[in-house]
Amino acid sequence: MEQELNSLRGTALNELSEITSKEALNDLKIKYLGKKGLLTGMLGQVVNEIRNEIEDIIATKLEAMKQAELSRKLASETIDVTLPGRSTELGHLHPLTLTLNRIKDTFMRMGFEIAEGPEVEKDYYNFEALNLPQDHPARDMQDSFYITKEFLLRTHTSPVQVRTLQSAEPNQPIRIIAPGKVYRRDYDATHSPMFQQVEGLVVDENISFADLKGTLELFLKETFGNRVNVRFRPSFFPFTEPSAEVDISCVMCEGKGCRVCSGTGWLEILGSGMVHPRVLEMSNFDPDKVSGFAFGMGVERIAMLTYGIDDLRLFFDNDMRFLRQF
Ligand code: 2NM
Repeated sequence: MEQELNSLRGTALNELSEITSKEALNDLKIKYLGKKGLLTGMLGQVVNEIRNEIEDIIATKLEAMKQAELSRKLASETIDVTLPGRSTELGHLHPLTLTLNRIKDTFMRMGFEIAEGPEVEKDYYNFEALNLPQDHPARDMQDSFYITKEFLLRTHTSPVQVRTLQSAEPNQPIRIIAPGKVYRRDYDATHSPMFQQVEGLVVDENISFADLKGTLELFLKETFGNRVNVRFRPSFFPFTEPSAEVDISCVMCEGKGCRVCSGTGWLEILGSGMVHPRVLEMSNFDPDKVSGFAFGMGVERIAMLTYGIDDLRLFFDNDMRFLRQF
């Protein structure tokens, strides 16, 4: 018995010494110590000693294997913590969006609400209700994008003002701006077939030209700084009477005269006027009870003057070298 056990021990230790994998180690454990193992079911001090000895060797080998595995992993999966980080590029708003947001914000702080309308518009809202005569050049196929005889791409956002008047209670106060895309047949360094406008409309009892002047002067000083000078020049629009162009002193040369202002010291920036009585009448407002002023501006032009950009097409090219600068 003693001899048999000794030989069994010798074989087991021999086998153990050859083992290099965890799987083989487990197989050996089952072979000697498992449920039906060679040392299982035997009793006696010597059997226990051999069993403990084998268990100890297995535990030691297993630990050594785990350590070796970890060292291997650490060596093969090195991380260079001195490498520069991979940063995600942050986007930002388009310069035209930034400009439009600032315009909206200024008028909202003056109590204006924002009104919107369709870009495919009825000839009636775009021209007829605005007192634009049948023979006006804007109504020509050469100047506007017609969809059908009745529908076209709006050439200004004034139809939004007409729609606002017609859906309001007649003669009730209105104070809105209408921002949005408009379309005209034009394409060069300062004209794009699609551009953005902001028009405004204020209607109430006793609205005068002084209200128009005060509102637009405040807007222009908010937009171009308090040092800017503002002047009103007589002009003509079919939907306003009287009408005025609004100029600001040149933001590049401060009025001294340069290339941007063609040496005049002034930049045309807004069209405006008192809403024509015919326009109010056609939309069921009574020009004997209420009056109003209206104005319009191009967002691209304001952005070009704000940022000193000389070609409007840059806004639409989507060149990152341009867009990154804002
Ligand atoms: C401009 C210039 C002058 C204008 C007029 C109206 C309406 F609907 F009330 F008649 N909306 N916008 C207007 C007046 C627009 O843009 C250069």
